[in-house]
Amino acid sequence: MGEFDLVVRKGRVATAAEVFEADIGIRDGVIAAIGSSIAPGKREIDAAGRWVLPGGIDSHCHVEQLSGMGLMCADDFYSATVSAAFGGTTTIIPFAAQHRAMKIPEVVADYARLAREKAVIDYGFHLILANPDDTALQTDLPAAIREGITSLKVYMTYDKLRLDDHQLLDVLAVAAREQALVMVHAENHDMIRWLAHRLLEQGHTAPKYHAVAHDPIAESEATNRAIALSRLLGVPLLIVHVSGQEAIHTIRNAKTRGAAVYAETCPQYLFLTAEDLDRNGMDGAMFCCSPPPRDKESQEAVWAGMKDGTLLTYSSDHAPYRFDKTGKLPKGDATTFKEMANGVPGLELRLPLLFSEGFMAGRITIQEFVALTATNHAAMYGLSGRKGTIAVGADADIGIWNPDREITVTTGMLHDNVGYTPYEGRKLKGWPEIVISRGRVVVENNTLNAERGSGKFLKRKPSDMLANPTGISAAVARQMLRSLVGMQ
Ligand code: DUC
Ligand code: ZN
Ligand code: ZN
Repeated sequence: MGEFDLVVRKGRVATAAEVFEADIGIRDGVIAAIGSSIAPGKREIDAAGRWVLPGGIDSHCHVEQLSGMGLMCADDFYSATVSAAFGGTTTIIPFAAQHRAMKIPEVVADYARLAREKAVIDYGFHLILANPDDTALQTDLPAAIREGITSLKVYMTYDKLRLDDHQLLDVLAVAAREQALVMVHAENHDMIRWLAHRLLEQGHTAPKYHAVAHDPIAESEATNRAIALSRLLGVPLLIVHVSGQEAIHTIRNAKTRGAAVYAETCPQYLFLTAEDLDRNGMDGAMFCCSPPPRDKESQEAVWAGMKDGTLLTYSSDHAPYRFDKTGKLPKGDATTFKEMANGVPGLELRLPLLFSEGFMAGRITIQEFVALTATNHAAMYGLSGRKGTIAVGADADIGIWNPDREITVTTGMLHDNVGYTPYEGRKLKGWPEIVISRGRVVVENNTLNAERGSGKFLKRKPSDMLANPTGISAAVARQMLRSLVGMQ
């Protein structure tokens, strides 16, 4: 009998801060020791020549959720978490989504049941708030936050979800009081609505016009407005799925001025462009997401934003819809760009794409890879110390990566239920061959070894970003206003 349940020996370990060679001893699902020549384990894994990295945290993915258009995702908690695990991700944070007529406690309870029965890796929830009425703001939202749902997403577009600026201010004020992080989908609703209407009137219905309607100026205007609202109250804010170079400049400028604004990006903004929406026939629908992929300049701006900290988290925004009547093509080939489900899959390939094209290609360091895929998510969403790092006391969530493994992406190798991948045919270098979730070897030899329902709900603390806002002057400058409007 060894001292540890599992020992991962002689790997090259990377955290967001350092790289070192070490053995890792795991006991009761937690990292119990890091060192050289540590005591034996009941099971040993030889990781010589491999990278030993924190399991990824995907803090933006849609699972078993109704979209704003009322469409059910193609992935449930089982297929989504299996797919995540095969790609080196060991924690997901999808959305318990309120639609306007729904009561938040029921939304959360229903969603919790689905996850409890099916998830194979650990998970938390964000809330999507579509109806910030008095009950939601005064009772239901604070209760959800107390249960560990310490972040919520709000939309500035979509008829059925969007909040106006007055409502956004209400939400920011409650979030400040209750210690929650507000995530914003920032696109100007009326610009998109006006453009889409005119495009359809002119007979421009093909998938590529989705990217025309969702102009980068609609993104940068709403980004600027969301930041202005958060600065008005001195409340931190996270802009999700940032795609365009103008929005990135807007965020960087605001940060330079001391605003506590944070931002996320996704693989589709590094590896796809609007030209992908112009593929043969209706194939462009497979690349239709909001905001849409942009151009080469924006891709470069996203790389630069990830390097300089303007973009702190890299999530999949996995929004799984099949290329058929249930998702992308409700009216077959007659489907207009306004009728197709918005979203692309990415849970499984998020990490391998960045490992290969970011780290292996020399664009980012391995520490930056770890920060962007795991550690920054833990800090952003109240999981620091527990998830997203390799440290004594942290959950033993680990990916063991073979940097020499070369693969060509095919839909058939993936474990989601989408039936296509936007990255078909890409050649990638590096793969997470062994994945460990809370000390359990859940993926090995391309085989899953985890029971349905074995993932655990993560009751999250408040975001670290609320405790340490970058807005140096925000707290002071806004204190008087906040007190005048009864926020404290
Ligand atoms: N926003 C998301 O966050 N995901 C999919 C579609 C959307 O508009
Ligand atoms: Zn969104
Ligand atoms: Zn999303």
